[in-house]
Parts: sequence; C-alpha cells; structure tokens
Amino acid sequence: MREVVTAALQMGPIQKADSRKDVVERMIVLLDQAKAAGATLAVFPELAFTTFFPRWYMEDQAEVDQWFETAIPGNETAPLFKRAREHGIGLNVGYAELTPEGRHFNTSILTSPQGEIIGKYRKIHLPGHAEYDTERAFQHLEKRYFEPGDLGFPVWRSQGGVMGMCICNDRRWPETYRVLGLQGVEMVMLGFNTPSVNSQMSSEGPEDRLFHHRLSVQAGAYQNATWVVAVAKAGVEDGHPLIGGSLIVDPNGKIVAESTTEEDEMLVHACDLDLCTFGKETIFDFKRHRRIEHYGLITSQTGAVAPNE
Ligand code: CDV
Repeated sequence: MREVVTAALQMGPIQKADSRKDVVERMIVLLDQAKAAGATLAVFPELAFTTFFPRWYMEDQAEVDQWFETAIPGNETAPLFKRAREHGIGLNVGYAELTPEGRHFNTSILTSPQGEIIGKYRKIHLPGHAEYDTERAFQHLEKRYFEPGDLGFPVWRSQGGVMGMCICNDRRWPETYRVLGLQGVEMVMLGFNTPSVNSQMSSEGPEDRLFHHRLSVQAGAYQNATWVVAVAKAGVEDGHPLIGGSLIVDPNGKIVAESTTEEDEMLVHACDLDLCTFGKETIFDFKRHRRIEHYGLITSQTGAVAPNE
C-alpha cells in the first residue's frame, strides 16, 4: 500500500472586499483541520487567495494586477506556507501569477511536505472571452487577463507517487488526463471556480453543472487509472454563485468523498496509489492497447471539420 492521506480543502466564497490576510487565515484553519486528520497533502482551489476576478471587466491594468501575486510565497501568503511546512503537509494551491517579465498566468504550485516548491503548472485551457460580451448574463474574462499556460502538463515524484496538476476548465478535456496518464500519473490535483449557471444558457443550472463536473472528473480518473482530487471555491461571491461539489475520485472513477456545503470544508481520504496499478496494467495498459497511428488529428487539428455534404 502507498497511502497518501489527502485533504481536499474546499473554500467558501471570497468577496471582492476580503483581504488576502483574511483569506489566508481561513486557509490556515483548514490546514490545521487537515493536520488533525493526518493529511500529508492538501489541495486548495483555483485562484485561492482572491475572489474569482475574471468575472469583472477591467480596462486599467493596475486594477487588474492587484489580483495577481508577484511572488509565491509573498508577504501576505507566507503564513500559509510556513504552517504547511510546520505540519509536514505538501500543498497544491492556485493563484494568479504575474511574472517579473510582466506575463500573467492562472497558475498552481505543488510543494513537498518539507516546504520546497517542487512543481508549477500554468492553466492551458482558458475558457471565456477577451472583450466585454453583451450577450452573456455575466462575464468570464480569463482570455483577457491570462496567457495560455506555457509549461505543458508535467508530472512530479512526490508523496511516494507520480503527481500531476491541472486547473478548472482543463478537467473537461480528455487530452489533459491522457497527457498526464502517459507519464504514469497516479494523482491529478485540480482546483476550480465554476459558476452555478451557464452565462450563455440560463437553463443550465447547478444540477447540470455538477453533473458535467462529476462526469469529466470521474471519466478522467477511470480512463487513466488515476486518483483525481478536485477542489471548489464555492458559494456566492458578490452575488455570483459558484458550485461546490469538491471530489476525491478513485482510479475506478468512483467518488470516495464529496463536499456537502458551499463553505470552507475539508474532505479527507487515504488514497492508496497502488490502486492505480490494476487499471494501468489491464484495460488501460496504454503500451499494449493504444493505436496512435489513428490519433494524428488530435495534435494536427484544433477545430472540428465535418465532411462536405
Ligand atoms: N474557472 C473556470 O475555468 N471555469 C469554467 C467555466 C467557465 C465553465 C469551468 O470549466 O468550470
């Protein structure tokens, strides 16, 4: 058995007016709960230190940049990293990254239980749009504020296994899990901020949103024989609702833990990485069964092209 006691640390809403100091205090309370539950790994949401600011249209770059971190840990976020190190807990946490060169990414990092940053991932599948969209019920401006990630989908050895990251919308794309799966991933960690209603179709509400979320995460886990830990920022942020539904999913695609609130909430599960072996050596033994000679379109073509009528 290779058990990783994993805490999915769902966060309730963060309002625009909430300070990073207040948010980090909430995160530390969750981290203390994770320690009490015996966790050595804690997964926090996407853009965990702030409200989900891409819902707001901004033209002034200085106003945009206030939502970004220029250093991780920075002055205000350092207490979280210090507490994780003291507890011997590795962290996966999402934040908005502003690089010294002035580049903007939707990023997550992985630390070791000893507190070193061992991995960084920059979100590749950015949803939404870049300009104000009058047709939508609300804005989703990730394409305005972030560049697509430039680091690919790497994996890292940590916690006695092979660990990978992705962020929110990435979980809906089978390519994400497969590229990680081809590197032997045994646990995919991801945070998300998913509005409870589709901004382009008001009839698609929380039930459908949770259905698509579970479907994507469970399929990714099963088809790649990997654990997936998916963690929400949930609840109503300045009038804008986000789904909860944080999940820990096993390598058979089964949900072993799920949040029940839209508040700060801890889920914990002892994830045995050895449970990945059966699927990886049988039905999803990629080496024996994949037929790459038929998969060329996946990397040579982006959009769908139907044949002429
Ligand atoms: N933060 C996100 O990436 N949200 C998207 C919404 C816009 C659909 C998601 O896939 O959940």
